[in-house]
Amino acid sequence: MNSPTQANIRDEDIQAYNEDGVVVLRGAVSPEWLERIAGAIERDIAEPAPFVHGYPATGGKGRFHGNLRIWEHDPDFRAFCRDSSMPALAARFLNSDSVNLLYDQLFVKEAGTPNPTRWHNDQPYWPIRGWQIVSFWMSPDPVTKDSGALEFIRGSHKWNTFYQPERFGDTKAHDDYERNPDYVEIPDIEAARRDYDIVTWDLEPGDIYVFHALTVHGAGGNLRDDVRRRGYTVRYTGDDIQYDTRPGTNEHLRSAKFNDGDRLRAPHYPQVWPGA
Ligand SMILES: O=C(O)CCC(=O)C(=O)O
Repeated sequence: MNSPTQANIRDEDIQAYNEDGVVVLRGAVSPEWLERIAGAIERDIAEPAPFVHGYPATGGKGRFHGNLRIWEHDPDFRAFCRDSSMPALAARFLNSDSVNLLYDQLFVKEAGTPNPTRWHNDQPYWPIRGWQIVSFWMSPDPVTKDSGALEFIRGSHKWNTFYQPERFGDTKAHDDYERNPDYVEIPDIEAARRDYDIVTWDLEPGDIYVFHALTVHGAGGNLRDDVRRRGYTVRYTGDDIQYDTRPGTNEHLRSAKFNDGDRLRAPHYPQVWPGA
C-alpha cells in the first residue's frame, strides 16, 4: 500500500494552502487505508493508548473520545503515518526536503455529541518553532456541517498570533493550562462570526483538510443521531522546525530527550520522508 498518492495535487492546491492556510484534497486516502484507520480507531476506543482524554456530552447523549500519539501503540496508525502517501504529500505542501512525523490525534464525536470544538490554533500547544508544519484531518465517515465539519478562518495563519491554549471539553477546567505571557487570549470568534472569513467544506471518506499549524479553526458538535464523526489528524514538520522549550505547550507532546533548538528526530518525531 506504499502507493503514490491518489490525490491529484494541483499547483492551485499548494497556492491555496500557502495563501489561505487551508485547502481540501478530495480522494487523498484510499478505501483500503480508511478501513485500516477505522479498525485502529475501534481498537483505541476499546483499549485506549495512554493519552486518552474525553468529556461528557452536553445533555448526556453522545460521547467524545480523544487521544494522541496513538501511532506509537497501533501498527495500522503507525503504517499510515509512515508508509502511506501522506509523508510525500506533506513534503509537497511544506516545500521541504525532509519530513518528520510530529504526532497523530483522534477526535471522535459519536452521534449526538453536541459539544463544539472551540476556536483555536495548534502551534501554541506544540513544543516546536518554525513555519513548516502541516496537519491532515480525515474521517472514515461522511462529514457535514451538522455532524461537526471543521471550520477555518481563511488567512489566519498569517496573523502570526499564538493564542493561549485551553483545555477542550468541560469549560470549568479551562483555567489550568500552563500560561505563556507571549500568548494572546483568543477573541470570542463565535460571537462575531461575521467579522471573520470563515470557510468550511463537507467531506466524503477519503477527503482531507490540509491546514497550517497557525490557522485558526474549530468545529460544531455532532448534532446527527445517525452518523459518527471519527476525526483523525496526522501532523508533519519540515526542514525549518526546531524543538522549543517555551512554556505553555502540551506536556504530553514534549520530550525530555530534546534541548531547545534541536532538530526533530526519532524515536519521538521520526523522519518519514524521504523514506528508508
Ligand atoms: O476534530 C476536531 O473537532 C478538531 C480537530 C483539530 O482541532 C485539529 O485536528 O487540529
